[in-house]
Amino acid sequence: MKKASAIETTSVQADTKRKQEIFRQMLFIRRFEEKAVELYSSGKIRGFLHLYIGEEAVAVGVMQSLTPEDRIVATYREHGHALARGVPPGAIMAEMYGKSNGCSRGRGGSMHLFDASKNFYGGNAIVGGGLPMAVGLALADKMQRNSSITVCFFGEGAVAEGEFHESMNLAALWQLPVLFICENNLYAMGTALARSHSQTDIAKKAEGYGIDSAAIDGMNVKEVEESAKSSIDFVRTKSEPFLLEARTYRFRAHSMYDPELYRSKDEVEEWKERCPIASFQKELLQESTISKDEISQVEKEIESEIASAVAYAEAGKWEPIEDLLKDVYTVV
Ligand SMILES: Cc1ncc(C[n+]2csc(CCOP(=O)(O)OP(=O)(O)O)c2C)c(N)n1
Repeated sequence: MKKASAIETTSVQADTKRKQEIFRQMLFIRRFEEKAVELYSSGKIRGFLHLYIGEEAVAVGVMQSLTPEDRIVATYREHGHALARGVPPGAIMAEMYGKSNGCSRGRGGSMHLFDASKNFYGGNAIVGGGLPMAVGLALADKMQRNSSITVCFFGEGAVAEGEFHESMNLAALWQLPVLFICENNLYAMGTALARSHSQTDIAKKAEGYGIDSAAIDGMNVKEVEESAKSSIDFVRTKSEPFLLEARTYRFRAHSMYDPELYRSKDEVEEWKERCPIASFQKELLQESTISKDEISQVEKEIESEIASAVAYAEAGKWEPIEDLLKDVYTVV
């Protein structure tokens, strides 16, 4: 039997490892997307590219408490969610290139990352499109008496859509295990929250459906992790939906084409002061959970992993022309 002090040491070590891993995951997403910007600018990645930079704490904090059997539905701003869920970076990069070794065989691109083996159900270009799908997945799990829950990420722009309200209603009515996570970054493309919502307190919208909810600081990964853990426990044990509003901010433009005329540079700079990675790093250094040397080491490892992901994408093949109509359903 282990002595009390040995148990304490083991739990401190486990906590240190866990925090270092959370830090690594957030940093990985940041560096991966910075690389994607470079590749986009050089024409390797084409189409749309919506960056998650600034919002990393939400996906990373939430994923920590999910089991491999749980299901995830995300938006078109989903690189971070896919990476945090463990979709291989090479398969994501290849998908962005449009290559056939991509996670959606090169047919989806940046907005449609998909990996059934990770229970990662996209990636969806339609604002609000993931909400009814999440309700359907949870309904299937409930009917089959599975213990999985479904986590559905969406932006505050989706809350103005009918699909949000229909999904909340049915999830509450049928008592479905769905954790709705609104990533409120204050802007739906160029439309500020207050210009499109009469009630800007998103968490309150759950009340009308009899759904419990909470609003949290989405820039603070510890707060996200703790709140997500209790919300996930709630959804799983009660088989009831829950709405978590994570207040966050995207540091970059809506997509690669956006002159950003709807917000001031000062506002963006103020939010950057609250960067979830920089603030967590500061905290870890202060409490000696990580050292500067260890951070440099993590940076090096990430750089090399991303280089491998790019090499995997470069080596991938384009889908042959004769396969163009494969899996396309149409009446000719
Ligand atoms: C049904 C639908 N309507 C409009 C659009 C065009 N559109 C693309 S992104 C976007 C804004 C969505 O904002 P939000 O849901 O807050 O997500 P964020 O981009 O802030 O992460 C809009 C309106 C769309 N893709 N789908």
